Amino acid sequence: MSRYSEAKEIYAAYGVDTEKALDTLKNIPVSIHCWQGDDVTGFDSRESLSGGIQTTGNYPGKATTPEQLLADIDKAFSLMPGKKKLNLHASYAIFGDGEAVDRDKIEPKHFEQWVTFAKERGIGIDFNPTFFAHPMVKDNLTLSSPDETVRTYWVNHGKACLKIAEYFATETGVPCVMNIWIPDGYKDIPADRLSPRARFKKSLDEILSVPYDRSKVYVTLESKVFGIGLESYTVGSAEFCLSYSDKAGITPLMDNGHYHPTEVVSDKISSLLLFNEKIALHITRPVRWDSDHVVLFDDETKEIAKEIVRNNATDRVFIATDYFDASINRIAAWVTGIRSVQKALLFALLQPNEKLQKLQDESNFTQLMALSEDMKTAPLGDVWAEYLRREDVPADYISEVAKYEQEVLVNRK
Ligand code: RNT
Ligand code: ZN
Repeated sequence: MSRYSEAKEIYAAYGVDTEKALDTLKNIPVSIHCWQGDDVTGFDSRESLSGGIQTTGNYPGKATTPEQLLADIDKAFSLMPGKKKLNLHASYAIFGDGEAVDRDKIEPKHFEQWVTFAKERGIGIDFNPTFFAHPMVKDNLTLSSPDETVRTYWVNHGKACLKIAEYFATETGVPCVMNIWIPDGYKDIPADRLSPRARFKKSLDEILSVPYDRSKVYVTLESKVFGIGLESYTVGSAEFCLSYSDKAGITPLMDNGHYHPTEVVSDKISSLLLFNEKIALHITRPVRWDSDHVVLFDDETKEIAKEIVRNNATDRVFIATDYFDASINRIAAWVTGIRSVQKALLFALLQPNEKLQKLQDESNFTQLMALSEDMKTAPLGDVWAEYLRREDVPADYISEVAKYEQEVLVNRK
């Protein structure tokens, strides 16, 4: 008997159908962030990264041109199982020779190459206006700036991005999630917490006044608690973003690096599901701060996956990844993170969720604990190996990456 058939029987004894789990898993889209490939640099301004986020490390072989990034994404995709979307930032606009268009004037045509790429691979595209790493970010402020020139510039960027998001949806036939995150905040105790938030609110209203097809574009709003150099105050706090999303009928986005260290996103998902048709996530791994380490198959990632799966919300949660590690091979980083998200989803799909819930309702906490612990050592690895086989991706992705590093990456200057 194969290891998979044996695992299937072991899970069946717990009342878990591995076939059903595998079928579900391969259809859950995960939106893969393009920015792991080049340390969040992009192609448009070549400014150093700002906005209180940081990549650390200097591993050789970073993609510096659209051609290189597209090739790297392709390599990474070939090693990732499951259904994919591509998550782009506005800073990844691809301009023709000598053409330079500022962010408030970008158009769908600057993303044509990305659309061709997505169409050829039969995937959708998600999008993010880029409110950082640009000379028009003044004193760490964009949409909340008291300087009307700055604020209007970024409002126009947001509006331009909405058009591009709609274009992605129309071209690919897959709805586009357009996520708004601004870095705006203050290093030290502000004298006025209200006015910046009032201006952010006004700016969002202005961006969303552009008519767009809500069946094609889902606008999401990502909150944050602090950034590097923005320790004391961020304009787009959790309360601001949840309240605004609710009021405007857009979708809240939670990044699990954006909360106080003992707060967990896994505990927040159910509440948001009760009040929102859709919710969105950035799955990342904060280590001591919002460090955006590569996602691992760790407890919180599993717990997040469990909340999505056992609340039957796989089609209500937009799952995206957000990490950037420049200290290891970037393609391996990409693949490891996406595989971890997928593995966590598989782990969640292989839980006897109904049985566990029943034990909770019966207040049988002894058995609940014991069964949950049992499930941790059930043969997940064998089902995972079967998943990779069916998805036609190699179990050993590191050898593939090492080959690519030797053949391609080391030759880059
Ligand atoms: C920053 C946010 C944001 C960015 C990306 C690049 O803290 O998490 O999502 O990481 O947009
Ligand atoms: Zn994020």
